[in-house]
Amino acid sequence: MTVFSRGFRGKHHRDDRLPPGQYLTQGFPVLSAGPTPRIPLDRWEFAIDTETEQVHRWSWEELTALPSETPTVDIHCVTSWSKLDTRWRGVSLDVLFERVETAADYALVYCYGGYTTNLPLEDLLDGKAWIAYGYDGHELAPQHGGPARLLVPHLYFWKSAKWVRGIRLLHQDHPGLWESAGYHNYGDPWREQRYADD
Ligand SMILES: Nc1nc2c(c(=O)[nH]1)N[C@H]1C(S)=C(S)[C@@H](COP(=O)(O)O)O[C@H]1N2
Ligand SMILES: [Mo]
Repeated sequence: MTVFSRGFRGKHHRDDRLPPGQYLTQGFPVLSAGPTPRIPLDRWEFAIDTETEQVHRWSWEELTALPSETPTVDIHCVTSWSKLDTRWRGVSLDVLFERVETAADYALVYCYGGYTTNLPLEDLLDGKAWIAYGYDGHELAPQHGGPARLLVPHLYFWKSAKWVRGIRLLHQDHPGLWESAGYHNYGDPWREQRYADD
């Protein structure tokens, strides 16, 4: 099983870290569906809205005062580039969800600029996702989603919403931008779930 061999040898064997159909890049391509929104930090906020209309909000000051982590992860874009050992700083979604009471199973992520993407709530929890505001020792550059983006490295990188603004929790799944345009609803790079029929 792929997961088994990855877990055992992945740290040392590059080939085992490259999902099917992907190639390695040393650069950091920029993929944006529209212009880069500019959000002044004093007006920036991040919100989690629950299925019972509870809204939890964090200002920039509040978010960056929370304990942060420095995950080093591999990222995989559906256009076939992968980049190994990318270094981020951000707040684990587990920290933000400590305050949130929910029975929802789905999350719809929304952004400054209007981009959306969906995923099961469980894919955001248990150390699998961050609101990232630092990259490679610096603040996250605007073209890569600064001031802050979602980072969900175990799914294709289109799920890692740049300029993230909030997460809406839902009982029913609701497709985001690319998910309603023919891309796979879940997007696991190890199962090569690129398009809806994969
Ligand atoms: N808000 C927003 N987030 C987005 C996108 C976008 O167009 N808008 N593109 C997605 C896609 S397809 C990819 S591959 C990654 C690209 O991130 P990068 O530009 O930092 O490489 O962001 C994802 N998040
Ligand atoms: Mo992408």
